[in-house]
Amino acid sequence: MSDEKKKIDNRRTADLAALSVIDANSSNGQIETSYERFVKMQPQCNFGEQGICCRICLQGPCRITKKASKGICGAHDYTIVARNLIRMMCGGCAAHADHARHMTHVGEMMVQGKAEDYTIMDKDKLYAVADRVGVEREGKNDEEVFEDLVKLAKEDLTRFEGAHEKPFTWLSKSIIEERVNKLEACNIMPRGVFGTIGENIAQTHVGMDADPVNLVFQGLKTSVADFGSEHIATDFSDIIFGTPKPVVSEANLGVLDKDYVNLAVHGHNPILSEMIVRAAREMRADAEKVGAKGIKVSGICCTGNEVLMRQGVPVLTNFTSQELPIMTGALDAMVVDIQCIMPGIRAVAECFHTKIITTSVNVKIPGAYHVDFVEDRADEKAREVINLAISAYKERNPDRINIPQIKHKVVAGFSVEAILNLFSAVNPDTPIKVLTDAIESGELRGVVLLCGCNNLKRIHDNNHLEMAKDLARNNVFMVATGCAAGAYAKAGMMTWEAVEEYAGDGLKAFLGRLNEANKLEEKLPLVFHMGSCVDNSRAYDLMTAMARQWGVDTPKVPYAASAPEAMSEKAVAIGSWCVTLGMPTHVGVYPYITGSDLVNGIALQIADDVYGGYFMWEEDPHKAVEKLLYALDDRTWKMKVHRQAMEKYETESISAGW
Ligand code: BF8
Ligand code: SF4
Repeated sequence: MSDEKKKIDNRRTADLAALSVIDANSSNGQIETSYERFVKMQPQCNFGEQGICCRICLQGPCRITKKASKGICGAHDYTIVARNLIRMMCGGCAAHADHARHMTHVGEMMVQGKAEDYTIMDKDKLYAVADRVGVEREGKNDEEVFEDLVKLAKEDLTRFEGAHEKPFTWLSKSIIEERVNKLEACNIMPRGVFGTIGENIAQTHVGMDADPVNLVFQGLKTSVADFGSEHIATDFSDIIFGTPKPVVSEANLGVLDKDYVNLAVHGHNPILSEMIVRAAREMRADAEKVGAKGIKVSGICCTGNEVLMRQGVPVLTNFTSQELPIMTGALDAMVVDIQCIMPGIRAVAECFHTKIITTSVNVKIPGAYHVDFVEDRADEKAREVINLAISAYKERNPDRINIPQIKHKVVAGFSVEAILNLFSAVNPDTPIKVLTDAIESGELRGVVLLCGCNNLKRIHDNNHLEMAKDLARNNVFMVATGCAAGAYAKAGMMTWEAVEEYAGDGLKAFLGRLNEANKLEEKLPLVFHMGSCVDNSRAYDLMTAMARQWGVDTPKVPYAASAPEAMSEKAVAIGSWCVTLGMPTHVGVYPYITGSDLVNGIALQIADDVYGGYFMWEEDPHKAVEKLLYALDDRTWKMKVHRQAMEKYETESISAGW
């Protein structure tokens, strides 16, 4: 038993604000949160953990044991593990596809003149996306270009498989040609998104595919469809709400202010949260009428990331600690849309005055308020939500207010466009060379995308924080998304102060050069916030830009991903496309596949042989960093060798393969 397992108790967080709420709760009244439920849940089911429990048909559940080495239908451990795994990928992809579908749906309503509260905010992004995905702009006005983009996105989401069908355009135009060829050659280039999910689910039905290799590889098709969905979501969010630029804000429970009406937006969809932020700015007078100084909106999970990146809205907390803001007694309402919303928030809110407000037809929680957020009356609905928060403010019990006074400055807003803009102050002709040159010269060891969730199997936020400190010391340029980004924001690691404290000389010099060239008053942070989980598409675009600059396929680029506390099905889908699209990918918890050496071997080794990306499971954050550094150094070394060969044999370009 590992040391961590031995000391399982409810103080499972590295977030000091969260810890202070947990401690106050332990001494007061014992309201149950995820931290306590995790303790009660131990020990967790071994069959489930290894992925060798099958419930796909009603003869089951079948569990693989020494006595019964196959399911009743004869399914081996490898079939059961592979089926369970790709069903998780399908779940994750469905969630992102649903998000992308909603964005395009709003786009369609805008085209039809039915969603008047939304406009095209970022024309440059509109043009850039149109040019990337091949939508003709000549002779068309902006609305017509937008309409064509909406049409293409809808087609891409809904196109079915067929010999003569074109590939998923948004995806194939957003990655480099070598990757497109690889996906085509391996027969995993999706045509559409929802169709691919359907095919994969059908493939796992009882009596369908029993071949684990075929199952996993077809699952990867869904994972790359997931990447395409994320890209659609990010692109439409940027066009409708603006592409993020550097912004300063703050993070952690201390952003709550007892003198204000406090409203948290939680979930993923900027379609709702952007409207809430805008309306709240105009409704100050309504809050003043009930004795508050105004309305403070703050964010939880990825919709929090969306409004932080574009509007500078403070981060309240991330996934695991989402119940805790309610327990400060100062949160008047939490409005939620889709994904990663723990049903547990409602039970905690019952002990306080906080109103939980659901807004989406596919996310309802018994006992919560429901405001049907219809896009044709978006502003009116946002105001309805805010009025509920204002009315809750009047019901506060001042004696129960206890806000941990912990918050940190955050410098966020790093879209790829914003990063290249910073680089262009150093190299106006080829901005991306600022990064690739720094890696070639050895100033930086490479790039790591820190992404994914929280998972109580690890100490909340601890893996995120420990890994970033180690990577910083080793001069790795770090970008972050999702709840990983939330962890860094809350702990003050998205600041220049963190650079001074943790960065090695190379990283310090690199960031310092950018500060100077851009004459930045607010200096750059240690970890660059790239946005929500769908914005992992941005992180991959950065890798693609590096690959283009070097003229190589992505598996040659010293760029790795890590999900130190992965949790959701979305994270499974994301990790899988990271691997398929060429990244060494670390995961800090074991996925449910260790019950089959064969499937585990595909993830750890065979994926590398075929796609150039591979998984690493490592629970210890320090060992994980060693593995990531090895992966980065290996790629840099190989590229050097290939470059020497290019010079020696006077070939025109570096070999594209790996
Ligand atoms: O999409 S990181 S816990 S909030 S799944 Fe969820 Fe994981 Fe957080 Fe955002 Ni992403
Ligand atoms: Fe058991 Fe096979 Fe049914 Fe799974 S599909 S529950 S292994 S009989």
